[in-house]
Amino acid sequence: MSMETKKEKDPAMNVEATQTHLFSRQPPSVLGRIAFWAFLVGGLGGLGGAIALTIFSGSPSQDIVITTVVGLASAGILATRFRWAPLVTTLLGGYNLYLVFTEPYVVESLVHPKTDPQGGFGHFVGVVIISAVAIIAFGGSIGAAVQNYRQGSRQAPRWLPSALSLVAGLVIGAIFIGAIAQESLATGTTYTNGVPTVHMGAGSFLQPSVTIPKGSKLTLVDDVAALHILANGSWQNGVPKTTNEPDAPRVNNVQVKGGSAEIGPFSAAGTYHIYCEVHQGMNLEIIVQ
Ligand SMILES: [Cu+2]
Repeated sequence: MSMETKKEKDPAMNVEATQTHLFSRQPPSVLGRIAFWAFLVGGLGGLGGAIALTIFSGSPSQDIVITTVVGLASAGILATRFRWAPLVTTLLGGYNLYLVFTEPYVVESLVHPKTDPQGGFGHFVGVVIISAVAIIAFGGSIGAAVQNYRQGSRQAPRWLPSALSLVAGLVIGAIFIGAIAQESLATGTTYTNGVPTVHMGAGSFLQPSVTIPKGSKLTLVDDVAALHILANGSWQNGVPKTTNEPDAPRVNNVQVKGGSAEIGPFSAAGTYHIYCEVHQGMNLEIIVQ
């Protein structure tokens, strides 16, 4: 079927893809525009987050910088309206989605909506919205790419309102479930196979202090795939201080990433301190009785 006969049949299809060479520009399609705005909003959100992280903790995380660059670059690529633009942003958007859902701070916030130490419920709401924006950017890119390489209408597809309602429903549902979730930070001592256990999130111990019996070891579990490097000592006023407390078992650059580590045994009663060299303020007090 030629373009000519198709146009005669339906003159209203004025947003049809009509040119095919590599750098020919397409009139903007609805899906392309949705993907453009989602990437732009995600990129600007990432930029804001990167600036906030730099102000509050000294440097942005590598993941948020990549997310920002991918978002803004994808918006720029879509703005060229080249036919292949949504094809490229489908790949970039897919990578971005992968990063968002494997980033330890994001995973921790989704698992612990309220008690995540990096900002609690407000952070959770932000994470849910950024995730939704990333899904819309990816989905819009796929749809726009398919429409650009298929003969026919490039107007809004019939499933678009349902798809957007689904994403909106997921966002509202996630925020509602997060809001009613009952959680409290662990304060007592929990045990794994009889060994006292403390969990670690993306950038902190999930409890500031633990009490264990004399002669016991301590298991440290990394709940998400964040790298922690543990040593004797503590952060004081933003500065890591290594200490050699008498009777403390040596903890010397113990690396944990998504698994667990065992330290001890603690053979003498007393109060000991370990900290993470990677994360500012990540301290644990160990009281041995
Ligand atoms: Cu750490």
